[in-house]
Amino acid sequence: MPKFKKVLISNRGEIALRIIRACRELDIKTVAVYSEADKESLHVKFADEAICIGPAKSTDSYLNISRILSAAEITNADAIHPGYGFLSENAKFSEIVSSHNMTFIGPSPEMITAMGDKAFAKETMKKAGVPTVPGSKGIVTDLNEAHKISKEMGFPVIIKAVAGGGGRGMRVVNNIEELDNAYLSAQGEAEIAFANSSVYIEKYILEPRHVEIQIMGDQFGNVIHLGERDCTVQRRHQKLIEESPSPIVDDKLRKLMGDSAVKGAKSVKYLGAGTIEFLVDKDNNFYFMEMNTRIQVEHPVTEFVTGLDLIKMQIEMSEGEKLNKKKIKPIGHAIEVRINAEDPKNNFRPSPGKITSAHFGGGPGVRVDSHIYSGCVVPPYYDSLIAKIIVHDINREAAINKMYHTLEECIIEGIATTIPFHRKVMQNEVFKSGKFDTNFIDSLNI
Ligand code: MV4
Repeated sequence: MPKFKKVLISNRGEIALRIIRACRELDIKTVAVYSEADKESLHVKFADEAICIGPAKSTDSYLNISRILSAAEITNADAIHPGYGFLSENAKFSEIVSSHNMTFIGPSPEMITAMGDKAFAKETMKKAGVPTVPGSKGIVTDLNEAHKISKEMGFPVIIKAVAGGGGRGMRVVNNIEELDNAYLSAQGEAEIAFANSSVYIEKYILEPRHVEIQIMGDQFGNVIHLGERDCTVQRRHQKLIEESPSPIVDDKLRKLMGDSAVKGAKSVKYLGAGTIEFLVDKDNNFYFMEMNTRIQVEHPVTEFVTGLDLIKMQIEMSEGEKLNKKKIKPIGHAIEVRINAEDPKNNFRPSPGKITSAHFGGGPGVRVDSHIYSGCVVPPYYDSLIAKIIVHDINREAAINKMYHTLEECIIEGIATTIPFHRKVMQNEVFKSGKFDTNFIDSLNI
């Protein structure tokens, strides 16, 4: 079994720190890469080695495959951990890393490509017996076909880009009059955003919840699931709050969704950490939406309730270790809030700049994953996540209460953050009731 001696982390921010910590505990040396905008960053200070790979702009640094590869070769790294975002779901990167005799800590290029094509991913899961939303079989190539399928299914329908995800290239169509325009503009948007205009159509599920299953696969075809995360609280397709267990998932539904996710992942011999996203409708029917082939921002929620370290597991799966088949029994309730450098009073406008003071709440059952410190500068070039606060308690009510009081202890000065917004949500009666859908945030007057 090839144990890694040195791992290069092709990422920045809190996730780079999180990976460094996992490597330390596994006695693996770390290499940080950084842009000129990040030279004072903690991931640079905490890694065993650090290499500057270019200017601030992502395309010249964290997205630049040849520069990252050079850094890995110079430092003799055995493996590259891509974190989330940036190159984490880039099939070409996965392939090039492997062809340079290093391990990409993530799935094969073929897997990334297969799951990156949303229509293909859906057909693959359907064949494996995972429930999918009724819709077109693969892509819809012209308006005639779009009309035929929509009439068969009945409105509303949704048009989605095969290369999409995160809501881009998506159009909801309420009636036949809207169809031509929606089809053509979805295609146009997809062409511009992804250089791929292919779209598919499915029945539009009204007022759904977003519930995802964390899975882990080893190199021997074993796959386990680690329960669900409810990510229904989103704004413009950006997740704001995640929790586990989901307030709407009972033991019976958890088993159905978990077994489905495992079946789907096994059918493609999935390796490492992955997430199967489902839409859940009012009658608790669930439908495959997308599969993410990376570690996700919200993984700590699962770590809190299962007691597992998903980053360590991910590394061990890539080293060729076998999954431990011990039964996982989640305990209590975990909630994560994303602290972004954004101003909730001004339509969540980005708020980069110098943080003049930084303090986080703490105590039992509180975890803070953050790379910020008093005096650091939040650059304007990257995503605005500056911290994740995760709490764990015996049940949902206690976890919400703990989060409310933890947020009260947080002091971030110099920039605006989403902390005041999250405090309001923790007091919101609809949020506390657990009964809401993906329109919850837009329905608030915040
Ligand atoms: C849907 C849907 C309703 N019906 N598909 C949003 C992002 C992309 N991953 C898919 N999305 C949706 N697909 C069908 N057939 C509603 C959404 C959706 C959504 C899903 C999860 C979380 C928040 C959302 C916000 C708006 C729309």
